[in-house]
Amino acid sequence: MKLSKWFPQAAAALVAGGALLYACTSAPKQNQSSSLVSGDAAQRVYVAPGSYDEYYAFLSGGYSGQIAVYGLPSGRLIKVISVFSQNPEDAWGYAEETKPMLNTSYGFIPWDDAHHPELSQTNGVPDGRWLFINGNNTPRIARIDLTTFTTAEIIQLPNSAGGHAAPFTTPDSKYVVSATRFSVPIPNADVPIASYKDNFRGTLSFVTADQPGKMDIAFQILMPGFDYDLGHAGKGPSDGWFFFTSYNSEQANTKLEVNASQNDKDFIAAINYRQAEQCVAAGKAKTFPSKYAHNVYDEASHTATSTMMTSVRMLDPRDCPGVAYFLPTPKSPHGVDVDPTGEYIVAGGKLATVIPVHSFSKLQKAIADKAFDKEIAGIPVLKYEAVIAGEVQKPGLGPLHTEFDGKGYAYTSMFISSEVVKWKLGTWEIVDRVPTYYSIGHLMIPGGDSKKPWGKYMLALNKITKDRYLPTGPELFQSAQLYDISGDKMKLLLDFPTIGEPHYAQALPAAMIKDKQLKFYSLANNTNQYVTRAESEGGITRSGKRVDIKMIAIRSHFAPDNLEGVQVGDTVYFHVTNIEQDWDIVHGFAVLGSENSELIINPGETRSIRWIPKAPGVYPFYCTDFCSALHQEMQGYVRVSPAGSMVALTANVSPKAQQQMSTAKKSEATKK
Ligand code: K7E
Ligand code: CUA
Repeated sequence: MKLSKWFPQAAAALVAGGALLYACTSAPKQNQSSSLVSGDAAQRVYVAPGSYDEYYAFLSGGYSGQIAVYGLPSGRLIKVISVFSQNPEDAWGYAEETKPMLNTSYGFIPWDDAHHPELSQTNGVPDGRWLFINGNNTPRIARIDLTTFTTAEIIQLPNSAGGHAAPFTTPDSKYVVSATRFSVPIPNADVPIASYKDNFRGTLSFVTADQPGKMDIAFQILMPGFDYDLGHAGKGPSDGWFFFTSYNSEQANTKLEVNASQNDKDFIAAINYRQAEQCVAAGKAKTFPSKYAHNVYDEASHTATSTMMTSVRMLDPRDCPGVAYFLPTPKSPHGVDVDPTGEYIVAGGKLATVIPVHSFSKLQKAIADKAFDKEIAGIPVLKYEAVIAGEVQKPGLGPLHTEFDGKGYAYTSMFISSEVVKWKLGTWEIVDRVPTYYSIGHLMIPGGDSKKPWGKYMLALNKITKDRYLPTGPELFQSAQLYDISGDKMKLLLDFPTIGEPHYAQALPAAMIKDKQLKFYSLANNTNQYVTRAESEGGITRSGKRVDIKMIAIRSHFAPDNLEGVQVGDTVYFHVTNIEQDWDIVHGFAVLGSENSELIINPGETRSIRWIPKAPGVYPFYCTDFCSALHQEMQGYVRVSPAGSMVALTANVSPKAQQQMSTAKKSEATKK
């Protein structure tokens, strides 16, 4: 097979011979997609060494619990952000300072299932301040600071199980939301599972999100015991409303596969959250005892604190008429997506034969006309015909999620028929379709769920990988595929593997945030209680069975680096401050036999790790990040003696530092 058939113009652009070989030897044997790659695909995704990508893309890690950051169009992995899972690579959840971030009402939880990254918005457009993401299993929402690419805050959602419809934002990021995927007894209680219909409820949570460090549950809305799946805020004319899909309106509690697929239509819940605000202000919400953690990472002290909250305000729609309506929607809908104009509400009915699109203006009219079928738990059910704007006919099988290009088109992922379908808003006609490899879940257009999509690329996030990469045993990484959507026809450009299972993703132009990146933490502003700004501040102290060791790390040594007087039975804390003030000069710290991760310490940062030595001996520690030509010399020893030993507590501090210390003491004495 000639190379030119597959990449006619690639030869000039591609530098790696290996890549060429791979493309021409393996592509023909595989599936047919290579022939669908357009001729200039290689050039379109080629970002020359030393050049930056055009977009930052944030892909959820799914069951990895983290976020992976890729450059687009190259598909290069540029960062993994630790969020809900302990990560030995950066000591997240291992370093003492970070442990409180993973605290919950259930205790320390070292993992979660992260599904939906969501960028903060201003006026309905991603603004590059923060990224939010949900923890699905132990419902939580995290806020990531996009100047440091670190998790700055995590709030837990009580009265919720499966925080899946989260953390979608309002156009001003006043709120991000979370809804229960699994209805449960609220408050949770020991009841027979068969009493589902009597006892199980759902909740929709509105979390204030625009004040860093002060995320808070503004209110929760008590809902019938359906499964609430996804959500999106209104915008423009529908600003002030939120839409949530639900399935299992049958309220089945077993064999949902069959029992929750009985009804022809389930519902989209339309929530007027301004109405909810008014009802809450008028005292219509009940104070509901609820335990949940709010964890905040303080950038100056490099230390997280966890606060246990004790109540929420719970609003029952019966006490707040006009707050909630149900829009009948075929059939077991998954995604709900609002188009850039705010008029159209698109549902992805997994089992539906059409893509139903509701109209916000018709919804308003139907409410005014009281075009109701019935009421469920105080929530009026609108007539389908009164709210439906149109249906996309024969779109394919298994519609899940829709994104928009800002040019009047919608793109819907089709899980079962493994394709993306492009259709026109308003006429509902299908204008293009492309295969995906394989079984696409979410798709993402940068800004594609906002008011102003950057409609140049579309990323398909596929569930099944099969033959896309060299086989790696029973499990393969998931596969993302990048398409060019700048023209009439979608064009496949690139495959790249992902970390964990990316459900949703977000992206924004790199220019929006690349120059706002923090290069290092200010050592002068470091308020960590164990900060060591100079060798003269280092040392070893004992308090009962607890030993604290303070040291600095700088190219290419730790100081102090010889420590004695530790005893078996002690709990030792190493507090290491990286006193470099230079971009990307990171040091690490690891000690022999530690039942813990290493530390990775950013410039200007202090990190602490706990170590419990089990036997007498001398234990080396070393820097784990190759920081300089003398990195291999960056090491030290800690001596451990038997319990009750007379070995004195000592830290070797250099004569120069000792002199500095005594000068400092003298000048302090003179001041007094
Ligand atoms: Cu995977 Cu948004 Cu959790 Cu659909 S969800 S695919
Ligand atoms: Cu510091 Cu290697």
